[in-house]
Amino acid sequence: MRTQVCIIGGGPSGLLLSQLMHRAGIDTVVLERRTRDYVLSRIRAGVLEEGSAAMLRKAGVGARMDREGFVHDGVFLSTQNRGFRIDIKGLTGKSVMVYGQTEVTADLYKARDDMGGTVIHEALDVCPHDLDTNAPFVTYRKDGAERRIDCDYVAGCDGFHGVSRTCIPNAVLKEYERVYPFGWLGILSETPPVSHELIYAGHERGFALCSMRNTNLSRYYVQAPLTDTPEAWSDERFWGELKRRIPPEAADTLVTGPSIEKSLAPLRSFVAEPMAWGRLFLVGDAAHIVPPTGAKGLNLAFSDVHYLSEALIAEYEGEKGATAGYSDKALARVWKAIRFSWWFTTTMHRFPDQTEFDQKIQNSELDYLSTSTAAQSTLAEQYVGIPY
Ligand code: RFL
Ligand code: PHB
Repeated sequence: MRTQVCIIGGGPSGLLLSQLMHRAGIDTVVLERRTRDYVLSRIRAGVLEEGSAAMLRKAGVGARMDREGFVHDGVFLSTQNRGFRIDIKGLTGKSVMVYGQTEVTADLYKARDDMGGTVIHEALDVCPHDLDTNAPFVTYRKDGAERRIDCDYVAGCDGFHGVSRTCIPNAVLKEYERVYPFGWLGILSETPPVSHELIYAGHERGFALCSMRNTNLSRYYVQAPLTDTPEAWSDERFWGELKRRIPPEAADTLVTGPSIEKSLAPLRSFVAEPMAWGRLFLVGDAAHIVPPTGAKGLNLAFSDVHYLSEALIAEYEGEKGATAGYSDKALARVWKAIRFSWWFTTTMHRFPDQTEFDQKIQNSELDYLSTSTAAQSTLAEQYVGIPY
């Protein structure tokens, strides 16, 4: 088989890239290791920056998001002593869209089907070859048979545990990492959200987040030790802990119910540089991970897709070397989101080795944030997303 761009990974970044390429007349094949049902059952991101929502519209997949998504103009932050709202819209003129990653992925799959795009599921042992030549190819196994796709470029959209990043020689690749000493225990429950906007809550017992998917589907998280397991957290224990950490007015009105999903996610900041090597381009979680506190992971994946799709389209239109700037352009934005997510995580969580001094600094940071319009503007500008 031959295609122009072979895309490894059928998550949101691989599918969006494929969709944008197709609309520009560029042929792609997407190779996904899992089944479609598995990919669609992963509960992950919930907040889209304005730029991400615009990209989905540009790709022709924004209609359901615009009908069913929720536009949020602000977020609440709370500390033990006070709660305050950050007026995102008032400070930036922009809003975010609450629309689940599961729905984004479902919309992208539907669009790919409608346009006759090729997405090969259960593609095993995917392996790119000859990436440093003008004739790369990708091999994989499907239904027991060995297969090969010849292509012009390979897009590594295969997430943090994918194969693409490992193809860049050790002498070229540099990795930067910070692992946080806690995780987020998250639940999904068929209950009305406690607040019409998100609540990010700092507390001496640890961080908590109140989020949502729709008017009867809530997503809540509490900071938990990495040594815990989801099984150690009965629903009763989860609701009790959440209520202690969020503002009393919210705790009093919180509607609880059985969880329909429960998982523990570790928190990490990670960047791999460069994001390109020969004819390979890394996109999204394959190249970088942020802790979820700033809701940046999926959004960063989409800004990578923006830079790469523009570069590939220019290259196919005859602009020689257009893809050469991809890694630097993408990384400049990536590092800003890495810094913001690190700062927001550090400001809102309890660290096991936190000293009294660290605690005072953290309190002071939140105090400043609650009273300074300049500080709130800084947060708001990054929360809605740095323009690209
Ligand atoms: P994905 O979604 O991991 O998709 C990669 C795909 O590649 C496949 N794959 C392979 N296919 C073929 N061959 C191989 N060798 C392969 N290896 C892997 C995988 O099966 C998969 O289908 O990466 P992508 O597309 O770059 O998308 C990234 C986002 O999924 C991720 O950044 C976000 O989910 C992060 N994230 C959030 N991001 C936000 O922007 N806003 C949020 O509110 C937000 N909340 C979150 C999050 C992530 C979380 N967890 C669980 C990590 C909340 C949580 C709890
Ligand atoms: C979510 O709804 O899953 C969510 C929202 C905001 C975040 C992280 C996760 O910062």
